[in-house]
Amino acid sequence: MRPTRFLGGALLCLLAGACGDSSRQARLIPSAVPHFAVRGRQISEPGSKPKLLLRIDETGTPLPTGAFRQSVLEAMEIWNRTDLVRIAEATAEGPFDVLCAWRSRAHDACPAFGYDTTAAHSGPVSKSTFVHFDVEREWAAELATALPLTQIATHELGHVLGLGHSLDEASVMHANHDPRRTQPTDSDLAGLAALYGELSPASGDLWIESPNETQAPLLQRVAPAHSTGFAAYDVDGNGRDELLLWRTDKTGAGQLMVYHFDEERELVRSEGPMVDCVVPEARTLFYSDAAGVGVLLSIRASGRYSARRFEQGAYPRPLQPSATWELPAGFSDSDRDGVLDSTPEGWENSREPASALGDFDGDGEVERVTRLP
Ligand SMILES: [Ca+2]
Ligand SMILES: [Ca+2]
Ligand SMILES: [Ca+2]
Ligand SMILES: [Zn+2]
Ligand SMILES: [Zn+2]
Repeated sequence: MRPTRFLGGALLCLLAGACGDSSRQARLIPSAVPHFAVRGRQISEPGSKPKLLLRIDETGTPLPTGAFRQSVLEAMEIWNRTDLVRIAEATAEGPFDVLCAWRSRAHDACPAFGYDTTAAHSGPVSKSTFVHFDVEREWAAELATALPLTQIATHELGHVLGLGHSLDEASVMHANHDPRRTQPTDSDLAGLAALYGELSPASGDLWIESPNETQAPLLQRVAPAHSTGFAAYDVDGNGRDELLLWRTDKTGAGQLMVYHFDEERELVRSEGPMVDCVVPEARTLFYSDAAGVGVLLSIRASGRYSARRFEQGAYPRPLQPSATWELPAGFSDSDRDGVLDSTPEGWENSREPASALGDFDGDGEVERVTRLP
């Protein structure tokens, strides 16, 4: 039995301990599917982008006076250019939301610097947070042989805005600081738009429809029709359904993403990708078993099947064919050899469903999620 593996490390990154740690390099999964991860959400006024005030504290800077501030301001502008968020420098004595400052070794309530390759880290996704830079590292404002400050500041501000680590090799939100990764990519923009904005409608978007409401985007660009499937299920049992999204293509490594929403149906965080949750190029369907527990069932063309079950707040565990395993209506494996003996009429020619039903805001009314073709 293979355990579910996690990629990206975004969930380990609440204090961003993985930043710059090359030993945790994610396995590369080539893909046209956006690779953004979301670790939190900055509160903003409904319908407006989040506005953050930045205090840049040069105390103890190892760089020439002004260089630290200049780099952080450049990083700030890189995110402002997305037009999805607004970060500004706080006035000298005024209030601020994010403190950018130098620290060394054991400090504040953070994991200490100096014990691994972490060069900087950021605090929780909230107002009154911080980005700390390790003063004992070799820094430079621009890339030389030293650590590129602007790039790392951009990465950490991405965390402050709510982005987790991206598997996109070109993205500044990748877990490793490669000098070529200096900018947010389309994946990151899709992530920021999922949190704070709206992109123009396009193929691969998931839109939501609820009683007495017009359609609104739920998640955009994440669900290309020929390489993904999706369903709704309350993974953590908190009364709100999560969106499950899995890769069906050969290069997708069977990965599953879980997207969590709040009472306003706003995206608040993502989990994953978890690999090997479905079988690539098999047909995958999601159902609830007799106990009401969600099961992801993959069926190969040969009829061989495998599944993962979402047990109590845990990540989906592999199920072995057994007498107690209840297959969905119309499917049977009477000799329990792991190969289906019968499937419902027309199953072979059916397609991945283009919509799913779920209560994403937990108000008791079911919403329909539809994929734009
Ligand atoms: Ca839930
Ligand atoms: Ca059989
Ligand atoms: Ca609802
Ligand atoms: Zn990071
Ligand atoms: Zn710190």
